[in-house]
Amino acid sequence: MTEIEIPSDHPRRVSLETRERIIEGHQDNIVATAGLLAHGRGEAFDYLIGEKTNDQAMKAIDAAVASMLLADHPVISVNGNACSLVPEELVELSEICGAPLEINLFYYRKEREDAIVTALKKAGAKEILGTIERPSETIPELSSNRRKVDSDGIGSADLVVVPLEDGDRTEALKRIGKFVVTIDLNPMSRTSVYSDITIVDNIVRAMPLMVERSRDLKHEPREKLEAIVKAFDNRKNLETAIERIIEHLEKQAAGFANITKEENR
Ligand code: PTJ
Repeated sequence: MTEIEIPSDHPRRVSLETRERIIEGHQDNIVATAGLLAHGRGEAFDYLIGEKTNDQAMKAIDAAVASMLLADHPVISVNGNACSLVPEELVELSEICGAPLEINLFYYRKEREDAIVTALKKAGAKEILGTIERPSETIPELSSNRRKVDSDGIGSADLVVVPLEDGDRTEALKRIGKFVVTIDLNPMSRTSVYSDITIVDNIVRAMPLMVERSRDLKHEPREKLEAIVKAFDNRKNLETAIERIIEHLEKQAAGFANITKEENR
C-alpha cells in the first residue's frame, strides 16, 4: 500500500513514486532491506547525471539490445530491486529477445523468491528459471548466494543481463566466459567496469527504452547488429558517462554563479 499521495505537479514526482515502489516491494518481500540502501545510492547518482537518459546511455542501450538479439542463449537475471521497479518491461524484453528470466538473489529467502515469482507472473511471465526446485549448478570461486545458477539459464547462457548487480558476481561471470550486460547508475562500480556493456541510466528509464529498441532492432539484419556491438567500447562508454556527469555539474555550478552575480548587483 502506498504510504503517501504524491501530488501530480510535484517537481520530484517520478523519483518519489519510484521510491514508493521500492518501499512497497520491500513490504511485499520482493526487495531486500539492503535493496533500499542500493536504491538510495542509485538516486544519488541519478541526481548527478541529471535524471535523464543521455546520448551515451542511448548508445549503450542499442549495443545491449543488439548483443541480446545476436546471442544464442541470452538470460536476464532478476533481483528484488529490478522486479519491483520494472516487472512488465522485464517480461516484454525477455519475450522479444528470447531471453528467459532467472531469479538470482544476493539475500536469498524462500519468501522473497515466492514473492518475486508472483510479481513476475502477474506481469505476464510464463516461465521463470532459478527457483529452488529447478536444476542448478554453481559458479566457481564465488562465495555469495548468487553462485547458484539455473543449469538451463545462466549456467548455459552465453550472455547474461545483470541489472543492479554486485561486483563479485559480474567478475565471476566474466571469468567463466559470459558476455555481461548491466544497467547501473554508478559508472565507477565494479559491475560497471567488469561488464562488456554498461548502461549508465536509471532502470526505470532504461528498461522501457530497451523494450522499444529491441522491437525496432529485431527486424534489422545480423550484420547491422554485429556492427553496432563491434563499434561499442565499454571503457570509452564509461569515460563518457563520467564526462557527462562533470558537464552536468558544471552547468549546475554555472547556474549558481549567475544567481550570485544577480544577487550582488
Ligand atoms: O535482491 P537481491 O537480494 O539480489 O539484492 C539486490 C541488491 C541491489 C541489494 C544487491 O545486488 C546489492 O547489494 O547491489 P549493490 O552492490 O548495492 O549494487 C547496486 C548497484 O545498482 C549500485 O551501483 C547502484 O548505484 C545501482 N542502482 C541502484 N538503483 C538503481 C541502480 N542502477 C540503475 N537504476 C536504479 N534504479
